[in-house]
Order: sequence, then structure tokens, then C-alpha cells
Amino acid sequence: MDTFTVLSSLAEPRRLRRYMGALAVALLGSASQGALAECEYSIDNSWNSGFVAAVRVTNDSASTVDGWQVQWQYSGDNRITNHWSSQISGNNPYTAGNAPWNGTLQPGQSVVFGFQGTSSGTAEVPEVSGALCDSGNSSSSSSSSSSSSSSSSSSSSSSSSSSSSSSSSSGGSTEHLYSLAAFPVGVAVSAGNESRSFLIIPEKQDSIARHFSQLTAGNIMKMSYLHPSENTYDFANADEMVNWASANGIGVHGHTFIWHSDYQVPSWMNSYSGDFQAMMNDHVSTIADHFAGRVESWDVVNEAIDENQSNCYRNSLFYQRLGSSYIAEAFNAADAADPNADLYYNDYDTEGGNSNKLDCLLQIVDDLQANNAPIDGVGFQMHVQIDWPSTSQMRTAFQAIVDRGLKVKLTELDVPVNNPYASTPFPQHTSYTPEVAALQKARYKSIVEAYLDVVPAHLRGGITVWGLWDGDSWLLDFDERQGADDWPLLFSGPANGPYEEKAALDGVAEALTGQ
Ligand code: 9MR
Repeated sequence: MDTFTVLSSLAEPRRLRRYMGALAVALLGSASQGALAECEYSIDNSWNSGFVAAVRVTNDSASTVDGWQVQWQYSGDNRITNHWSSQISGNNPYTAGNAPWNGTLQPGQSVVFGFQGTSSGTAEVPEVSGALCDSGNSSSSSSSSSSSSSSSSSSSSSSSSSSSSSSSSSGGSTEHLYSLAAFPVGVAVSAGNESRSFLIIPEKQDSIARHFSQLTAGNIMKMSYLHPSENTYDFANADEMVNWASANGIGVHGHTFIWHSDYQVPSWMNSYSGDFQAMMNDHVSTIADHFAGRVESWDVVNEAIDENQSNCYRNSLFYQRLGSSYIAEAFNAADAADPNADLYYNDYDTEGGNSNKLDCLLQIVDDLQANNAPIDGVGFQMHVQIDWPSTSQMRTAFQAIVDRGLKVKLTELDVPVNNPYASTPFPQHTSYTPEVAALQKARYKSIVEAYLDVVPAHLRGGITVWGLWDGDSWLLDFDERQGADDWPLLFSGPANGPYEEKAALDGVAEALTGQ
């Protein structure tokens, strides 16, 4: 068995965080040999008119299962309105079958699928039945599941990934990216009322559930979304996203409590005339408290640096009202409300190419540590170019944070193939050819290699790409890119080529498996 196959069979979602799974499930897997097969229904969240629930199906037989189906019926008025990671038919009773990508279960593997529904008060926990499900009596009935095991070839082909994909623009040989890492592998998503919300696009849900272990809201957990007026917090959209993640065994990184950006500071805050410090602390702690236990890490303060100011601090609303101490105050407020979340300072252009900005970052981090602010790590956004900065500059930047005993998280990685700041005419590439794909794959790979080389395992906060599909990338609308097309992410589509996994994804996988 190659490394990939071992890891992927160990790290299937089990309602544990997926990357913890890479280590912890190794133990669970061996301990559960011979245990009864399980089809387990659990409620993730419920309120007076609805619920979010999940079913976990485990293959405890000795054979590979190729396709699964389970049924259940509510005795009361619970009804399903929305589902993900399975194909559901019927209307009480319900039948759920595998999605195209999660039908194969190796011995010991689990799959989790989720759904949302309505109720008039009580979220029921019905019995789930199916060929794989043990009825609960003595001998394991799971052997029946092996009936469909004939095509058990499944995942091992993934080990062959690398070289061939480098000559093609598409990838597709990686089964579960997240299973290759013992840290979060994340993706930023549109959600809530955004037009490309993953919650209304099943293909997005499939790719996310298949490859990622953490979500960041690209927008809907920013200040103006969560705190639209002084006395109003609006958590509905964010809760829907967080519930989906939780039902799929996926973690959430929160972005962000404090950000100067005009787009995101709610207008009422700009004109606030009361005690600004108390108001800011209340903002941070109310949000941290609401998501405590469901959001595992936060960008506490985003983009506070202006490297052109002699003291490094951006002249933001928060700096104007409170001076530089607002950063430590925000960390303290977050920590008091949710002591278990990892707390990050997050910024762009700090990954080495701009040495003034890196110097400012280190000054701010040193200041926070000198003041005993509860900072756990630094987020490097990583909106890099295909040829800038060099990976040796990145290594220097990551090392400086490691030297301070802090976690390093790559929070917003994307790699456009055209560089508007290069000396060659822009855009350098007008189509996404296999050669360009190979260049981009190599760049993604070398960035992940630099991360793994420099950051020791206990300080790896994870790697998140800033968007799922090329056509959704913020870069396409970024003024400085003058409307030029680009292909910066790990998946093509929807308007930007057919929807498929790209060679860039294989580049990440190769780095994670040391190929
Ligand atoms: O990708 C985000 C884009 O959709 C928003 O319009 C924009 C303003 O809210 O923010 C973008 O995300 C930014 C992130 O929050 C902070 N780092 C830079 C990201 C790209 O601009």
C-alpha cells in the first residue's frame, strides 16, 4: 500500500476534524476491527422549526464497498428540505445513496452526509437501515455489503498521480486532498446571499467535501455582514455555512473580527460616538462567543500594517480611535470569549517579497508577544504571483514566525498565471495551455514544499486556497489586473473552462506526499 492509500483510508470524515483524523483515526481504525457495522444518525443543530442532521455509514466488512444506500423514516413531522454529499429520494421514508465521488468505502472507512429539515419542535433520531447497517445484534451483518465489492480497484491509482498530469492542464488523480495532511486544508467559499453560494451549487459541495477539511467564508463573516447595526448581529447565513461544515466533518476558520477596509467597516461604526474600546471589545467577544466550539481559529485583526508609515500602523478607524493597542485588545477580547480558538494576525505581502512589510509584521508580532497578547499564529495571505516572491524569501518569512514559537497559516493562497507587475508585457498568457498549467502546478508545489520544510508539524496552522473555481476568483475583478483573464485556483470553471480538477491540485498533493 502506498502512502496515499494508507492516509486516505485512515482519514475519512468520522465527525472528527479531518486532519486530526490523519493521526487519531489510525488508532481508532485498529481498535474497531471486528466491531459492528454502523449507520449512525446524529443531530448537529436544532431550533424550534428545523434541524441539521447527518448520517455516518461505516464499512466494517473485510471487503471494499462500491456503492451504498440507506433508508430511514421519521415517525413525527420531520421533513428534509436540503441535503449534501448524497443523493436523497422519497419523502418519508427517505432513501439516500452515494454521490458519484463517495461510493467507494474501503474496509474501515466511513462516509458522512448531511441534510437540513423542518420540524415543529422535536428533531427526531430515526433508525437507519441498509445493507451495510448492522441491526445491532451479535454477529456483524456487514459482510453482506461485500456483494458489490467486485470493482474494488478504487483509490490506489492515486499514487500514480504526478508526472503525467504535468503535461496536461487537468488533474484528477488525487482522491482526497485533505487526507494527505495532518493540518487543515481549506478553501474560501461564497455563501449566504452571494450568487455563487456553494450551498446552492451541488458540484461545489461535492468538491469541497471531497478535498477540503476547513472552510473560510470569503465574505459573509466579515464585520458588516455579522454586525450590521450597533444593536443587531446577523448570524443566520454564517450559521448555515458553519452547520454545513460541521455536518460534513469540516472545520471553519473565521475571517475576520477587525478589518479597516471601507467595504467591511459597518457605517454605524465609522460614526460611533460612544466608548469605542468597549464597543470594539463587545463586537469581538459577541461574535467569538456565538461561534465558540464551532469555529476553530480566527483572523482576529486583518491588514493592520502600512509599511509606508514610520511606525508601521495603518491609519485605520481603529488606529485613529484607539492607537496601536487596539490589536492586543482585540486578541484579549477574542481569547476571553473563546479560549480554545487559535487566534491569528493576518496580512498580505508579508511573505517575503516586501521586506519592509515583513519587518513591520515582526515588529507588531514582537509587540503583541511582549504585551502577553494571546496570539497563536500569523496568517500569510499568499496572494502571490507566479514568479514573485521567491520561495527562498517565503522561507525566510515563515522561519521568522516559527522562531517566535507561533503557528504559520497560509490563509488566502492563489497563484494567477499573469503578473501585472512583471517586466514582460501583461498579460503574459491569454489561454490556459498545458505548459501554463505545468508552470502553475510547479509553483503551487514549491510553495507547499517550502511550508512543509520550514514549519514544524506542531506549528502548521494549515493551508487555505482563496476560492474554489477559477471563474470565482476575486482576482478577475481586481483593478490592477485590467480585466485580463486568469486561472489562479485548483479547479477550473464555471465560466473559465469546463469544471474540473487542475494539475495545480496534483502539485499540492505531490508536495504533501513528498513526491
Ligand atoms: O475575495 C473577497 C472579495 O470577494 C471581496 O469583495 C473583498 C472585499 O470584502 O474581499 C476579498 O477578500 C479579501 C480578504 O477578505 C482579505 N484579504 C484580501 C482578499 C482579496 O481581496
